[in-house]
Amino acid sequence: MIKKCRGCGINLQNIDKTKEGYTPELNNKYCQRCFKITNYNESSLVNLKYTNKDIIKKINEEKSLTLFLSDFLSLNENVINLYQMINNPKILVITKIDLLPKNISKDKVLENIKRIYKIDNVIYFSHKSNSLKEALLKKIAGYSKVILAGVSNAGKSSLLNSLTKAQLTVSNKFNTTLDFLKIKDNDILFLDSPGFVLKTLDNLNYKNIIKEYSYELKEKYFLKIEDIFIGFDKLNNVTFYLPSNLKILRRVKNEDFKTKIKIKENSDVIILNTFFLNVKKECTMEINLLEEDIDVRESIVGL
Ligand SMILES: Nc1nc2c(ncn2[C@@H]2O[C@H](COP(=O)(O)OP(=O)(O)O)[C@@H](O)[C@H]2O)c(=O)[nH]1
Ligand SMILES: [Mg+2]
Repeated sequence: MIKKCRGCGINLQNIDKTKEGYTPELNNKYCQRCFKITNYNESSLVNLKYTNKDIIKKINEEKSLTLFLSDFLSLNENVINLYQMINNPKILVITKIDLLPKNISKDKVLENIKRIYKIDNVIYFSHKSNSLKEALLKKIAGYSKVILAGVSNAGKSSLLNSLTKAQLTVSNKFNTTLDFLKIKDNDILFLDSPGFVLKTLDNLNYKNIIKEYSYELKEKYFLKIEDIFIGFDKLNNVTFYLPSNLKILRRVKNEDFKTKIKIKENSDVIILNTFFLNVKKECTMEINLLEEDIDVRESIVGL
């Protein structure tokens, strides 16, 4: 019988070191890649077995309650489109909420998400909060099978590790979980799944609590965050939500940058999947990054 890695779900094999699932010893519970991720946070590139479509198809075949996870940073229309393709009873779970600044009302964020995307069944979650774990358990009580689905790196495997005795591999990189994995815990059969990949960015900076910085920025003045310059075509009020390891360095006067993006009033602009800013007025944003490094959504934190 083929054994599966208990960390990422891939079939174990002891033949090809360069292929997924390799372990020198087939009796091991984890593949070498999971061992390296867990012990050295080192993750090699992998060939993905499933496309986003394949994952949706497999989840729909299960016909069971589906928890669809997205962290608050990744949430946008593309994510919601994937969520809408799930035909099972489903709950949208907004994760890593512990990282948001304390003064942001989490209930307000939920209200905004419900209104913007016209979805009723939304909750927020952090695997660090016992009360949120209990609230989630209440939501799934009575179901015999629960599927974890959603964006890669949203925290699906972490959630299962926190609710069950599973020791799934988790990491701050994309594509940690490679195949579907069953975890039986008391009365519920949980199914972990590989995450949906929406962008090929490897810049993930989720470890740090997010801090809020508000500015009034004049035309042609730029804020510099690490190597990134951000400015607007006219006077604007912006609030930056930055992981605490990133700092806004200074206000600098500068010439134009190549990338210009039209922003509607009260939008969140998400940069490199790492931080975001809430822009109050309609404007054109100038930035020294490529357009594909940036996502824009109706604001989930603004009024
Ligand atoms: N702060 C915080 N980090 C989390 C939370 N859940 C997951 N993470 C982190 O997010 C990263 C991805 O988690 P993982 O469970 O591997 O995501 P998956 O790809 O959806 O299975 C890891 O670095 C986790 O430690 C959470 O509730 N709060
Ligand atoms: Mg996972």
